[in-house]
Amino acid sequence: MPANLPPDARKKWAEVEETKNPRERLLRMEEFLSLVPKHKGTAKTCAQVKKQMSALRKDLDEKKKKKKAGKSGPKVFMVKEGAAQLVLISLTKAGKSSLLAAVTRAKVEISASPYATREPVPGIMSFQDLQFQIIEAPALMEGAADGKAWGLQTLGIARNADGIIVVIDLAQDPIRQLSAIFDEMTKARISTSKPKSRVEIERKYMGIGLRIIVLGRLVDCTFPEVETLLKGYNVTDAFVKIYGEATLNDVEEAIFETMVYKPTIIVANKIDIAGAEGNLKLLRAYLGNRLPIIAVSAATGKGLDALGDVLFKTLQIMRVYTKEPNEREYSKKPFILKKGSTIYDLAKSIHSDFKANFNFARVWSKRLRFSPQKVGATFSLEDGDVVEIHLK
Ligand SMILES: Nc1nc2c(ncn2[C@@H]2O[C@H](COP(=O)(O)OP(=O)(O)OP(=O)(O)O)[C@@H](O)[C@H]2O)c(=O)[nH]1
Ligand SMILES: [Mg+2]
Repeated sequence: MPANLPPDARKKWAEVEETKNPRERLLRMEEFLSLVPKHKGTAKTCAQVKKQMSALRKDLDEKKKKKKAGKSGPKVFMVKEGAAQLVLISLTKAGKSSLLAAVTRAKVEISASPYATREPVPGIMSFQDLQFQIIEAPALMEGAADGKAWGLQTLGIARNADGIIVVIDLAQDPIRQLSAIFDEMTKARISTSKPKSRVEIERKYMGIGLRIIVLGRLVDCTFPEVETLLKGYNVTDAFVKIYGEATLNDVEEAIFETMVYKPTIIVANKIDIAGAEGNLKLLRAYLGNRLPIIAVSAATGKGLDALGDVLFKTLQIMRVYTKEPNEREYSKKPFILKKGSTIYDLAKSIHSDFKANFNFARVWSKRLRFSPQKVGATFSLEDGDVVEIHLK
């Protein structure tokens, strides 16, 4: 699944991929759906395409509204700063503002009345030699994903962030809060569980051609088969990255899929309150080890020390330090890379020219038997490595 689509449906999807104009894209998608036979094997594809269509419609509606109102809408994009952008998500009064005030210098309004924060507020939290940007988003509520209050804005910020901090109020039923929050996130196509494989398709429309990078493993297919499949859907101008154990099906699903995965932690707040321990137990029992949980009190500061470390681990990032070939000291400010990154990824993130002119690198690392060691572009880096890049 969605294998066995008839050829005319495949051809139609190729047209969809070619169409940039949202209105025309919607039309092509409708035509595509009409060409897909309706049975169990195609239900998921249809549902995914319908979701994409409703997102497109919503975008179009909003643009229309904005035009009418003559002003730009609410901020759904927050400029990123630091090693990663995390967004605080909760129902109202769980203590997002209190938490932000406790770990950053942001000016916030802490209030006993609900829905006090109505605009996203950013702050910077230091952890060892790096910084996390933490954003308080206006509270979620039931119906947020359907556009209630500032729901779409908050979910939009969450979709764009590098990770999510779900804040649970231990003075209230934790399961009810979790379900309400996860329901809205699922509706907004945000997932908190790490998929077995991940296929990222970044459409370019710039004539770069089709570039496929397999960072994991193809389980039941070959590289040329993946290429043929993508080209069959007219995905011909894109960066495609395949992580984990991926099947040909996973690749095909990714063409239609719009779900994003966000690393997520749970911060259980107000542990200082009587009865909080009981609710914490309920929460732990309910979640098992699906997501990391830390119990804190934003009011007393208890438990907050653990936050940086849990975020760092959950985000699956690492720090790499660079050194100029003729200098003794390495840079104090690390480059932040995804775990599993290589010298090639580092070179790319330093400067686009570096990649083309790369000759070799020298790496200092605790895990190597001797340092420095001369390595090539595919060498896998780890947290704390120091790298000296030599160009041609
Ligand atoms: N006892 C206790 N009260 C807290 C704690 N954190 C927050 N509160 C109280 O909970 C209420 C709501 O706190 P806020 O930080 O404003 O919550 P919020 O999630 O930002 O709320 P909205 O922005 O309105 O959605 C306030 O009365 C806070 O004083 C805590 O750790 N312990
Ligand atoms: Mg607030």
